[in-house]
Amino acid sequence: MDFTTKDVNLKPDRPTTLLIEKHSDYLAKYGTNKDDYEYCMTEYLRMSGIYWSLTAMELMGESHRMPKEEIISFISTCQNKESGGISASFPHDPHILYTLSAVQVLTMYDRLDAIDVDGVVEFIKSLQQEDGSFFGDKWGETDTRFTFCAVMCLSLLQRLDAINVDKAVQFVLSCMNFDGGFGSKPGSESHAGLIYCCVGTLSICKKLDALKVDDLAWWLCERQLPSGGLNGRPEKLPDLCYSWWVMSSLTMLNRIHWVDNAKLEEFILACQDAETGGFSDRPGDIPDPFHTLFGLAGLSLLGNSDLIKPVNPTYCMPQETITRLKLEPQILKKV
Ligand code: GRG
Repeated sequence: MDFTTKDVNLKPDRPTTLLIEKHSDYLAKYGTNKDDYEYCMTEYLRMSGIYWSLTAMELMGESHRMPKEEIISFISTCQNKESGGISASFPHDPHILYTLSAVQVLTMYDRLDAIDVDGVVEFIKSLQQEDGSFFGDKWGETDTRFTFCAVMCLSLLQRLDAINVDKAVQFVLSCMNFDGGFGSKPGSESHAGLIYCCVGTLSICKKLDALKVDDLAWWLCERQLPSGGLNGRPEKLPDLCYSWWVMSSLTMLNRIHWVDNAKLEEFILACQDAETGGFSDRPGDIPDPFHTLFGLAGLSLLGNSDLIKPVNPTYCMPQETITRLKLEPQILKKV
């Protein structure tokens, strides 16, 4: 058995400063050629792609470079008239993941009038199960991601009263493991992405006190590897996106200082592509909008750059949007 740590080396030629203009150019250009191979291959997640790009642009103060009216009318075409749910792209099936992304985008644009909000609420309500969990769509898979999508979406719409919040919280707590972490369903292995979803749900529902806070924070800070990057569970390679899933969770627990922030910042900056702009999963790989958002949002949580606006750790949206909506997700007090 190989007990050596899986990790990457940060080569000396990797970027060490934030290349903000490059990232703005990269996202402004992304999707302008609709025949591009990568663009076509990602149609099944288009709605989330728009959310990642717009949020990243908002955090850089560059959202004026996004085609606002085109995005808003695209979202309108993706709402299913019968169920009220929203799909990744027309004419795909609606799913709670893309319904959330669409609502996040329209909330940032303050244009919820572009969809039938009651339809969205009915769709989400119809997905809640007897045990409090949520299906992602009519096909019936349950996952703690879907609970978070449901709760976040309804809270952005100020309609949390449409579901049984207590049961949703009970379901999430039934997924808590001996190590303080959470997986996708009861008994599933702890995973940083799903921990963010569960902690985020509890933050919106103001139930963070139900966590085994120190056990969970310890498990999260153990995700840091010698390169400074974070993995999503033991024995895995680091991936830039965990700079969001882990650090947002630690921010909600008010224990962000349990990770070596300077080393993490070095890793995040090394994941930038100095030629094309954008961030990738690991230094030297091909960039994409998903990792570009989570790189920028991770840096925003670290708080060392005045080129990036503050991000809300629960909603992964600009803090100014969450403040405008008067939403107050719970953050634990400093220890
Ligand atoms: C509003 C930011 C936001 C999110 C909405 C969909 C969702 C809620 C959260 C997804 C959380 C999640 C499960 C993230 C993990 C993503 C990821 C890189 C999965 C890869 O899993 P593996 O097992 O990767 O292939 P590892 O890193 O474990 O090898």
